[in-house]
Parts: sequence; C-alpha cells; structure tokens
Amino acid sequence: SASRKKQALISLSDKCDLAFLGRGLHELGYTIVSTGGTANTLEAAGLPVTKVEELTSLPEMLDGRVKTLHPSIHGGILARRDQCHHMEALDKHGIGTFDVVVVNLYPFYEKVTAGGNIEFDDGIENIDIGGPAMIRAAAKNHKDVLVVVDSEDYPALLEFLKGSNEDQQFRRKLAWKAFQHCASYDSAVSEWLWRQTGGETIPPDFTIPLSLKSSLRYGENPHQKAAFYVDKRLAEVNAGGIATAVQHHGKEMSYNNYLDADAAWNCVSEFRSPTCVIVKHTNPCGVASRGDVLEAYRLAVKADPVSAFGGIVAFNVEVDENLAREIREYRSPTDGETRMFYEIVVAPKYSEKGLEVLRGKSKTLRILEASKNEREKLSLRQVGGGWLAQDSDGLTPEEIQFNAVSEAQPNESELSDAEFAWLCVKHVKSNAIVIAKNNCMLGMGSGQPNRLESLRIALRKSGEEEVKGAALASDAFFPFAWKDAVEEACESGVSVIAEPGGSIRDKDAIDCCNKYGVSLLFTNVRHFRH
Ligand code: 93A
Repeated sequence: SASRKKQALISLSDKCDLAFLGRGLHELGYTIVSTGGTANTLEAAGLPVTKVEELTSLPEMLDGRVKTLHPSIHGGILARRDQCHHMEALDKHGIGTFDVVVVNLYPFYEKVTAGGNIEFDDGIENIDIGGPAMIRAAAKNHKDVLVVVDSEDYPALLEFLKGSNEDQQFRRKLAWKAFQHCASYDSAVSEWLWRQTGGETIPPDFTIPLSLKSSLRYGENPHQKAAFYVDKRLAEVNAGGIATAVQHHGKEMSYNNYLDADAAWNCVSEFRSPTCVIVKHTNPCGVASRGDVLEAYRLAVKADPVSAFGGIVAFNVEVDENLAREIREYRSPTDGETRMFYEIVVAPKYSEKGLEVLRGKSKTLRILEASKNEREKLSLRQVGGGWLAQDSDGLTPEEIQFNAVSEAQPNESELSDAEFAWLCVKHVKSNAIVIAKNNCMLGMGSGQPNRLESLRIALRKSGEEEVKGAALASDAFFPFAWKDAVEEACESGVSVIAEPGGSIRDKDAIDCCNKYGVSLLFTNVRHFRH
C-alpha cells in the first residue's frame, strides 16, 4: 500500500550536509518529507521533497510554533510495526510510516545562552517543541525508526540503510544519542530560565551535559581509568578554556597534563602585561612579567629551576620564533648545561616559525593553543556522594584594594610588587605564600598544613639576599599561633606584606610590622585554594 513506501522525515535548523543526506536517501528510494526551510534547501539542491503540510493538510501555523505536531507525523513515527491494530489505524487514516527521522533543534545555546543580549521573548521563541517531540518519538520507537541528530552520523546512516538493517545496537546507539541531544538542549533552556528568574550562578538543580572528548590512557596514576569530557554547550560555542585548546604537537594529553595546563592557563590569563607562568603539579612555581617576554621566561625558570624542569610553561602572548628558540635552547640555571625539559607549552597564539621551532624541541612536547575561558562561572568538585559547587574565584586584580594598615606606606614599586605577588598567590594551593620583587616571583610555599611552613619554604626558595625589599603575599591571614610568622617574615627583610586581614590578632601583625618598618596591606579578600 501507499502507506508502506519508504519515508524519511527531515527537519533541520543546522542544514550542514543536508544536500548530501538528501541525495543519499533519494538514491536509496526514500521519499523525503520536510518542514519549510529544510524543504527549500532540498529543492534548491534539486531533490524531490514532500512538505509536511501536504501530509497534515494544514499549514505551518502560529509563526511556526506548530509545524509537525500532528498525528499524520507522530502516528507515522510512533506506530508499532508489529502491532496489527497500530498499522490498521494508520491505514484507516491514510498515514504513512517513517523509517528515518533526522532532526536537529533550534540553536538555543548559540543564540540565547551564548548570544548574550537576546530579549526574553526572543529567547522563548527559540525553545524548540516540535523537534524534541519528533526526536523522542523516533528514539522511543528506534526498533523500527532510525533517529539521527548529528550530521556526523549521516554517512553511517546511509551505509546502514544499504545493508540488511537488522543491527539493533546501531539503532540503540542512535536512540541513546537522541535522548542525550534532547537532555542537553533542555539543560540549556532550563539554565537560561533560571537566570531569567534573577537567579545567580548556583541553581537549586541543574544538569551539565557532558560529551566525551577523549579517553585518557589513565588517570592520576596508571591503575586508574580516566576520560576527559567537555561541557557540550560550552564546546558548541567554543567558550574557550583548556577543554577547547588546540593541540599542535606532541604526545597525547594525560589526566595530569589537563589539570596542570588548566592551572597554568588560568594563572597566566590573569596578567595584563607579557607574562610567563610555570606550573608544576597545579602550582605556579615561576611567574614573571616583563615588556620583553624572553626575559619573563628566563626569570620564571630561575625562580625555581628544579621544579620548572618537567613543568608546564604558559604565556599570555604569542610565541614567536625568538621565544620558541629560547624555550628550545634555554639551559637550566642549576647547572648551566642541561636543556630545560617541559611537558607542555600553552599560549594564545604561535607564529608559524615559532611553532616550527618548538616542534623541534622534542617529539613529546605538547603544544597547546588556548583561548580565554569567557563563560566559566561555576566550579565543581566531587566529594563522596555529592558535588560541591561555587562561583569560580573570578575577582579581577582591579577589584582588589590594598589598604595600608601600618605606619609605613608602600611606595609605588612596593605596591606593584605586592599586587603581583597577590595575583600569584591566588593560584597557589593553600596554605600559600608568595614572595615577589620587580614583577617576578622569587619563591613560593604551597599546600602546607600550616602557614609558617609555607612561609619558610617560600623564604628559603627566594634566597636570603634576594628577599630583602621584596613583597610577600599570604592567601589568608596569619594566625599568630605558636610562633609569630609575621615576625619571621619581617626579620627576613621583606618590605611589604599583603594579606586579607580579619584575624582577631590583626593588631599584633600591625604592631610587628610597625616595629620593623614593614608596610602591611589588607586586601579584605581571601584566596584559599584547597
Ligand atoms: O516551533 S516548533 O517547536 N514547532 C514544530 O512543530 C516544529 N517542527 C519542527 N519547531 C519545530 N521544528 C523545528 O524546526 C525543528 O526541530 C528544526 O530545528 C526546525 C526546522 O525548520 P525549517 O525546516 O523550517 O528550517
């Protein structure tokens, strides 16, 4: 009967590869049924197409809100082919079956979420209703209906249709993907609506649609399986961050590589002037800003050459040929001989020559080109049975005020060193101490269970002479327990200390700084990083 002819329903917002798909289906003998814009594109490609309206005997109406929501469409998708009364019902009403349903949805994330200044009413109109209905119907009935939501699956679909059509696994995979597509869509819509309620970053409930970017060789250790997922919605609009970085060269990224590259990239992205950040095990161990980025690089290595070896080097400016040469040739300041070795170089840009030179450094060196992550507001961490969510620590340097609470006031260069040290300390794991001079990190102490220990490590790394006149930043206030840490810092010869303040022993810290003539700056902001 006429209702048993092979039919494909196609309704696409993203019409990429539509002509290819249409031609393929046509050649396989399928009648193509489409909504307005999709039908136009197919016709323009010289392919025969039946408009949905011809099946429903109703025009697309309500400004397109109702196009495909009709029994002639949904009956043809949902009918169970193995149920006689289903098929009889279709026959009775002259409804044909669909064997293939290809739909992608209104580009809600690109237009509304990432689009920015869209009016509320326009946002609402971008919520696709008919599309998800078709996708869900076809996915439910995948035993008999192939559902495709991704243009990358068109070739596989056509191959499958050429064959015996019996592989249920293929059908189930498509259905799985279809529900993923709808879930990720709904998550974008609900996230947007949440924000329209005046809700801030942390919603009472949310879904993050994740898409496998790559399976990793292993996790933090070789016995742990691992994979890397990207936030689908962010990836769609290329919202930047380490997840969308382009790898130009080198061994595949590992789990730890991603963590470290992320830390390095986030840190270096904070600086306005040309800066080099070297990270080891997520902690910046060398940071320097200079008009001459080559010098910044050398200074960042010198801060702690032992830790920098095997680390991640990040820049916030283009890596050109000169810089690439410096990175390739630079010898460790520890022995003046060994060439520095790195896991990763990450930068916003590479000149062609720069890339070529860096490629020559080693086969394994991972070269990443990253863009700034514009949209990351929520930071998540897993604990047993749940996830902790918080706003990411997005305070910019301009938002921090350094209030001098000591008798001594910092001069301009001391203040600038304190600001520099403060930017660094934000990215160092707590308890964090950073000592810096002349826009260059001299030493840091990180991750110690007491602040005094971090301080001592930072002082030791800085060197007794270098530390004189330097700025010291502490990510939280000094507790003044057991041993007076502020006193130890003052004795070392630093000229300015920046810390949040807010301890009940603040007065002791101020008195101590006054005794040594050290400037004490309170930021009123804490930068814990556990
Ligand atoms: O406005 S809708 O929710 N109402 C519908 O009945 C409907 N049917 C298909 N949106 C609907 N669609 C969507 O139109 C599809 O999901 C697809 O994204 C788009 C294709 O429209 P066109 O073929 O006119 O470009």
